[in-house]
Amino acid sequence: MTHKKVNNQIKIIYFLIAFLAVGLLNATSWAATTINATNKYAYGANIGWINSQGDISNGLVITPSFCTGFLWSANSGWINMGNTPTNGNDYSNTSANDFGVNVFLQGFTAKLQGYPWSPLGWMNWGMNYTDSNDVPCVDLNTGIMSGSVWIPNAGWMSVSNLEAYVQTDSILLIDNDADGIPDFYEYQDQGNFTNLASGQDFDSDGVLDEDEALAGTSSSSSNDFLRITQY
Ligand SMILES: [Ca+2]
Ligand SMILES: [Ca+2]
Ligand SMILES: [Ca+2]
Repeated sequence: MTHKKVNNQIKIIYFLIAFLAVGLLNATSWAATTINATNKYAYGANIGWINSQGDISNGLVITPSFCTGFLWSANSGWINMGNTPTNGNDYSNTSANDFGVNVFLQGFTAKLQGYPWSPLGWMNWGMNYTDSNDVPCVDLNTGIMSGSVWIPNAGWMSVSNLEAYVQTDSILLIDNDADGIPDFYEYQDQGNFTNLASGQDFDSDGVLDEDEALAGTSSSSSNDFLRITQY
């Protein structure tokens, strides 16, 4: 069985279903943290341990396009990873009202990059690194994070070290408009959350929008859909 080209980013997220628990959730029932109950600690020599689960109900949440929630530092306080992006998909990080850590899917890796706010000032998660410190990433096979983060006045914090690492149990698929199609797919495919809808075939290729989302094909291209071409 072969099939036409698929959108690799989308395909890989659904591939995660085999490894991480991926849930489709409406924002009205906003998720508790996606971070593992045991593997939740980042560490910085000058700031100590940082709990990525926060207080659990407001802890770090990782979606396919952005992060939200808070980390807890006993030594400095709450670290705000972002609320909800103004455009609904990713933070611009150009204003104090639209900041946070974005998620970029690359193969089986999710890079986490942006500017969270901490009591020590704006943190740098993987933006324009010029030295050997690694950009914070999630291994999409295991959920385990790697990399380092710069904290003003506190230096580097590692999300993975010899004693502990941060691990996410899931990548949260948000469906804010409750149409059965993950919002990150809608935005990446259309640049909005309104064009696509369950039961509709936007590009008239014979495959419904929700089925194209599941297959990782484009709902804006009639040449791109999953089909069996050989048996
Ligand atoms: Ca949706
Ligand atoms: Ca279609
Ligand atoms: Ca299509």
